[in-house]
Amino acid sequence: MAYETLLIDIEDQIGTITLNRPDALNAFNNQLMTELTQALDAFEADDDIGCIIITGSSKAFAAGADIKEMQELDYMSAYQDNFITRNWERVTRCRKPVIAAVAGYALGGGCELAMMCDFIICAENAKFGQPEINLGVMPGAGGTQRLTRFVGKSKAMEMCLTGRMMTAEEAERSGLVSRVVPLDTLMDEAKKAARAITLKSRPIVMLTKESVNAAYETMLLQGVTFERRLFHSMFSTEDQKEGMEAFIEKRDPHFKNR
Ligand code: CO8
Repeated sequence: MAYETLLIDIEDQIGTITLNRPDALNAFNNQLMTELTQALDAFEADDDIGCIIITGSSKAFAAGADIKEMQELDYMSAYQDNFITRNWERVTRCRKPVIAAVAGYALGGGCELAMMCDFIICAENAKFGQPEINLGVMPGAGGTQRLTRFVGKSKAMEMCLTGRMMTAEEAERSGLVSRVVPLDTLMDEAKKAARAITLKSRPIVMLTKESVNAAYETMLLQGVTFERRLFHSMFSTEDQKEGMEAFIEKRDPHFKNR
């Protein structure tokens, strides 16, 4: 499928989506969000893909929702068209792991999209922020909720209320990103992580992702109970038998994704 606002690459079971509206620093207009949803649907349906990477350019992961498109929006059309949720949360429903590889600006909806991914690896030049307050609005795609869970109330509140940006170093220190790497190695590092994931058992990866998300999306007690159920269920898979057998026999496992 041909996209106008995305570049698509599939290699080594890794599907990479590059946001590609360079003139607008990858700001999310309706077309980009629709195409992102279509690309994720296609990757999710493709059995050859075990992990997905979303990235942007070296200058901007994404500078947020397209302000020029949003400017004239009124309340009733925002509500009736279900603006934001219509396409925005597709990445959160992805069952395959999704890595955000962030360089440059990840602002507003750009920061929110990165936080919807399973983890963020960023370049040293990355800048994260929720500057919506400068535009007379607030984050609308989960920013007040997800940022608070990532970095805690004090820092999230300061960022959302002042609109200030966070450097890559601060983002790593406060738990927003898993790792900071030099800009020229960003995609190599993201692909290395993705490759490591694709070599694991696919169902075990999906169950693990579900379980980590439960820690993040539910209370601890529910999360731990949920985790235990999933853990028990893994003993019905052939891959668990193979994985443990291979360890004991001191060889690499040959997972069959069953
Ligand atoms: N929307 C539309 N166009 C943009 C956006 C944007 N968010 N960001 C940058 N652009 C455009 C600029 O207008 C400019 O276009 P032109 O050349 O035609 O004037 C081009 O990209 C380059 O931008 P700058 O000249 O401003 O580049 P600088 O390097 O000087 O500055 C910044 C880079 C600091 C990133 C600056 O562009 C900026 O502040 N951008 C806006 C960031 C922002 O406020 N983001 C939040 C948007 S609101 C939001 O995301 C709400 C999400 C809620 C859910 C979303 C629902 C859809």
